[in-house]
Amino acid sequence: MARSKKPDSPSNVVYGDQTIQRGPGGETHQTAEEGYDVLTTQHGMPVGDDQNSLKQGDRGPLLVEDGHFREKIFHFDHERIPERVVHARGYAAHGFFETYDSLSAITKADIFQRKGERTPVFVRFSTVAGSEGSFDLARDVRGFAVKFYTKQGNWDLVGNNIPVFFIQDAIKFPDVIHAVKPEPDKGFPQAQSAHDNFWDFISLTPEAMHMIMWVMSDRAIPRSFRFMQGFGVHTFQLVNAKGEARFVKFHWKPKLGMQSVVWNEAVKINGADPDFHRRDLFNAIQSGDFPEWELCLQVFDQDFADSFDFDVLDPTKLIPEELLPATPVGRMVLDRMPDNFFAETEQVAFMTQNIVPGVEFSNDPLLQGRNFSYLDTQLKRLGSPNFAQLPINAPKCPMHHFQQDGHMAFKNPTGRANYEPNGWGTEAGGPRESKELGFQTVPQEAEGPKVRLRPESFADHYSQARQFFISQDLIEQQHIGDALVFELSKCAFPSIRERMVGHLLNIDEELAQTVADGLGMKALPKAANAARPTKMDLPASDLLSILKNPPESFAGRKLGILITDGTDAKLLAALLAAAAAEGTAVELIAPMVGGVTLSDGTIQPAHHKIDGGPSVLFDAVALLPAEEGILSLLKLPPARDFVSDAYAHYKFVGFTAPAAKLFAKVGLPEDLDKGFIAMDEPADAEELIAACRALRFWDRPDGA
Ligand code: HDD
Repeated sequence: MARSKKPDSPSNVVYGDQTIQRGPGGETHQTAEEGYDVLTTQHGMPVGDDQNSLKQGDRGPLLVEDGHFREKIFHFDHERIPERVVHARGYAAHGFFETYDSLSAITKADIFQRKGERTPVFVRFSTVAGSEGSFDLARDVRGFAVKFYTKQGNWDLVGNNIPVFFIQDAIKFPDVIHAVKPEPDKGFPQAQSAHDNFWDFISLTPEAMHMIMWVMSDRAIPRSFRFMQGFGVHTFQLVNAKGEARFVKFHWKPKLGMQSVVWNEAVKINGADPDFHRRDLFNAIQSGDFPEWELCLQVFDQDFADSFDFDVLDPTKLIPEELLPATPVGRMVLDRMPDNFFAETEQVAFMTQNIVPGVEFSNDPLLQGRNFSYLDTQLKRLGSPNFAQLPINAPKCPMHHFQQDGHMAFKNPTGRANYEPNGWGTEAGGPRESKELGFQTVPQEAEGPKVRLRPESFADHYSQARQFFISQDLIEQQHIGDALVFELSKCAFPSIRERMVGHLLNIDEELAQTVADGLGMKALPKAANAARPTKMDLPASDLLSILKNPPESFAGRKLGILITDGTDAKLLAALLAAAAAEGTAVELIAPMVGGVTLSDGTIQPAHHKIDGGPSVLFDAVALLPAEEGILSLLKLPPARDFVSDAYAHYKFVGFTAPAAKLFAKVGLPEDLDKGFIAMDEPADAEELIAACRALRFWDRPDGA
């Protein structure tokens, strides 16, 4: 064995106003003697050296008695908990729910009793299929899970951004999830439904067709969480103090309106910024631009439910808002990011069975099955029946019970009473049930033999799929067709493609033909056998479309401004002011992140170097190059992509005259369309922002 070498002592280094101590091997020592807290082990022992493990001689071997090393590595080895089996990738924020008016006539839920009362909430948004480290802009359903910390316990409304679901019975949930997740023999594709297993299952599951229309629509590629609707999906019940029950469907509507990206943009965003949705929520909340949703209710009784041919217990159906408006009853504002991602976002445990007096389930078989699943999953993930003691899961109201012990019990009762009834009196005897305040299930009749049967009232799988499709704007219909062609083109088996087109024939013949053409099918297959024929006369519901319900402002969106040396300082200042007045965020892109020298000689730092700030990251862009800066841009491929992508993605583009050279280089038409706004003088800044309120210039025939 080599003998130990005599250590040299490299000298300390000075960084700015800090002197960093160097050890003999050049390692960094920042010590408590310099004013930091003393580093300790988990058991509180002060640590003398956190740079070097304990060795026999300075070149080893390591010694087992090094408790600090052992503890540090042991803890690191156990840092991960199992990711969620679905909805693994998510991002969350704190906020509050504010009740508009008392709803005591329809529910005794405490949260809805007093006008203006605020209840804390924690909301986690997620994708479904991808693993925790997957990208944000997968084509997928988004989870929209809200935990209300009410004065009568936690109420979890665990919903999605789509109001219907793939399946009608929870017993099929493992199948639909296995089918969409990476194929088990290959271990890919990650976070994608575009593969054989998914479409094989779907094409054999007619009840999924309504949901498929939604997940192939722009709803599945939202611009950010802030622009999504949310839905409780199932029919629930509200119960008032008299014990009267009514059905209810829950809707969340974003104040900023709905918005999605286009698919070609989504694919590129995933490469440019896999955390696009996370970053968006984080930046919005940190900058004080708090996202807000209204909670809206569709409340109805049994007679109204009976007026439909479909069953309100069937989670593949919705009630069009044209037939039953969704009434706003409160607003939810997200105004605080978690302090620690793991402690809060990762450890939060949502459970559909967490309801409060005044809210009850319906017999929707999907909901009933979910009520079994979520408790199991939390035990698996969090490892202890005491997961409700974690601060993010603990109710914020008084909590008294006789459950005890178990792994990691850190809120432990004192005194002798751990059962009831007991004779130890109100002082020492612990809590008791309350007939008045406690949860009382509303008595409801149930009848019939025990059967494994899907009710006949669940059998119409195509009518609402068609209704959703015909409710879309023409551009949205085209996107649905494009998405189906894209996904089915990734299926290697022609039989799967044919089965799917067979279903589409029951939804809309033109759509089926478009998809068949896009797949290069020589002939249309036979229409799938339908348990019930499609109702062709359901009217379009405009409220189901994103594009038919545009926002009125460019607020909450982001403008990317490309600048070079010599950019007109006054024009830039005017654009920044116009954006600020609208409530639009701005980021600057330049050939180098250190920035540029503007026309008035000021140095303007940038947020992005051009290849780190592609136009896909912005809702609209402005190119403000000066003559002196344009030549260098022409040589940069990312600058050319910046323009050609903005064009292909229907973006509004503000530009100064020198930018025309870049447009010519990428082959844009000489006659620029009205989505291009010339910016000759500061007054043009407002014109650009006003144009951007339309979000995209769809009239560009050769867009992506
Ligand atoms: Fe689920 C998580 C939403 C059906 C079983 N689900 C989960 C999350 C959301 C939903 C938003 C993530 C919560 C979070 O952010 O932590 N799930 C839905 C909706 C459904 C649905 C809207 C249909 C209407 N789910 C569903 C069924 C089952 C499950 C039918 C099982 C029978 N879901 C789970 C789960 C998860 C879950 C396995 C995984 C992680 C977790 O619960 O906490 O229990």
